[in-house]
Amino acid sequence: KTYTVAVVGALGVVGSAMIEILEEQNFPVKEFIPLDQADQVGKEVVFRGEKIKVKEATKGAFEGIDFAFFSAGGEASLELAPIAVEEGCVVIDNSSAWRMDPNVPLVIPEVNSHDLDWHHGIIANPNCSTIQMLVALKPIHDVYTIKRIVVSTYQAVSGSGKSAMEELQMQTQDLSQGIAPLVEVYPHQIAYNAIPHIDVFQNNGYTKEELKMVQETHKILDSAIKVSPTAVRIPVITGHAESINVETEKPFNIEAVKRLLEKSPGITLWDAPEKNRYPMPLDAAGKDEVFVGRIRRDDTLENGLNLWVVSDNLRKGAALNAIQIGLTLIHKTIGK
Ligand code: 2RA
Repeated sequence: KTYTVAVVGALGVVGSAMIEILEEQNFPVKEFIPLDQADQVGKEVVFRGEKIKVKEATKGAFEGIDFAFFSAGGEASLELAPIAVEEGCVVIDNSSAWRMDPNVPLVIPEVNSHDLDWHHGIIANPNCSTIQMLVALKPIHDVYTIKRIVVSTYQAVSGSGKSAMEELQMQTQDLSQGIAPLVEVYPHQIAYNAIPHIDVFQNNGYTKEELKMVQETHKILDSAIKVSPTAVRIPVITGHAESINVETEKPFNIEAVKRLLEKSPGITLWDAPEKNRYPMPLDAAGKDEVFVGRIRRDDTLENGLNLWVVSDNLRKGAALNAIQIGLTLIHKTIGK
C-alpha cells in the first residue's frame, strides 16, 4: 500500500529534514505534497528527484492526504491539525501545540509506541531534548526504575531555526574581523558564549524548554520520575548534547548498564575514555542514532549513574522521530 503524504512547513529546517528522511526511509509515498504558509506558495522542493511546487497549507488542502507531517510552528498546528484530521489525515505534529493534550499521544517509537494505539488523528512529536534523553534512559528505567534525573543540556542553534544558524555564523565572522556582531535571535551574543535561556522564563525561574523536559518525561515514560533540568544554548550548529545524572531504585553493575544500552533500540555507545572516545555534536550531526558515552557510577548516591547523550536535534530530535511514528503506524496497521 502507498500513501499520499504532506509536509506542512516544507521549506523550514525541520520540514526539509522530513523530506530528506521520507526518501532515506523509503516511506511508501504514492504522492508527495509540500505545504507551507501563503508567502511560500510557488517555491519548489525536490522529492525523489522531482521538483514540486509548494501549495498553501489551508482548509481544503488536506483532502485526499493520508499523512500530514507538521513542522510549521504552534499556531499553524493549533489551527490546521484538526482541519487536516477532519479532511482525512493522520497528523504527526512536531510543534509543542498538542503535546500535553490528554487526547493526543506523545510518542517516541523506541519508548512508548503502544500509545499510538489510542490516537484520535493527531500524534505529537516530543521536544528534541526530551527525545534523546528518553531513548537513552528508557532501558535503564525498565530494568532499574529511575527515581530522579538531573539533566543539563548543551543545545545547538539549529533548534531555533535558520535565522539562528545564520546569526551564529555571522557573529563568528564579524568577531574574526573585529566587527561588533549583530545580536537579534538570542538575548545575548551566542558566538563564543553559553546562554542558559531557551524559550520563555516562567514564574518559577525555569524556562519552557526545561519544563517541557519535565512534563514530557512524565507523559511519555513515568509521572513518578523527578526531573531537574537546565537548558543551555551553545555555539554549535547541529547536535544537542546532554549531561544526565540518574538515581535508580535498584542497584546496578556499571558494565551491565553499558551492555544494556549497547543492545537497546536507537542507541549507539561511544564509551572508551582511555581512547578519547565519547560522542560529540560533530559526530552526531547527520546521523540517526542517539549516541551515549561517559557512562560512570556516581558514588555520591546509593544507586547513581552519570551519562553523556548526543543526538542530531533535527533528525532523531524532530524529523526522523516523526517519520518513524508514521512508519510504526503503517507497520502496526499492516500488522493488524
Ligand atoms: C530548541 N528544543 O532547541 C528547541 C526547539 N527545537 O530550540
